[in-house]
Amino acid sequence: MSLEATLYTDAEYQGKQASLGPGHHVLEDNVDNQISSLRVPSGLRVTLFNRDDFTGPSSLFTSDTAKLPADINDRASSVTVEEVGKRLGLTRFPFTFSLPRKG
Ligand SMILES: [Ca+2]
Repeated sequence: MSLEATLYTDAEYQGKQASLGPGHHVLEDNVDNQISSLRVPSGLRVTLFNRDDFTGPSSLFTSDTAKLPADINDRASSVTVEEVGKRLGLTRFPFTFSLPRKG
């Protein structure tokens, strides 16, 4: 199964598009500071960063977004795509078993 998020340079999933799988992505000049909408399939979470080194103001998206908020619209320069399940898989829940006391 390969999940990919799709970024669009225009609102409503229009314009140039780029599909990105899990990983860290620096946006090239042709889409840098242009992203205006994105599709995020279930199971992925996408973080858009204002700067091209995964720093600066950022916004997290976990579902399709037809129009980015003004603070990140046309400003994203790098993108992190994460698999939600994979991330959760790294967590080890500490199970503890205890037997009921008897008499
Ligand atoms: Ca745009």
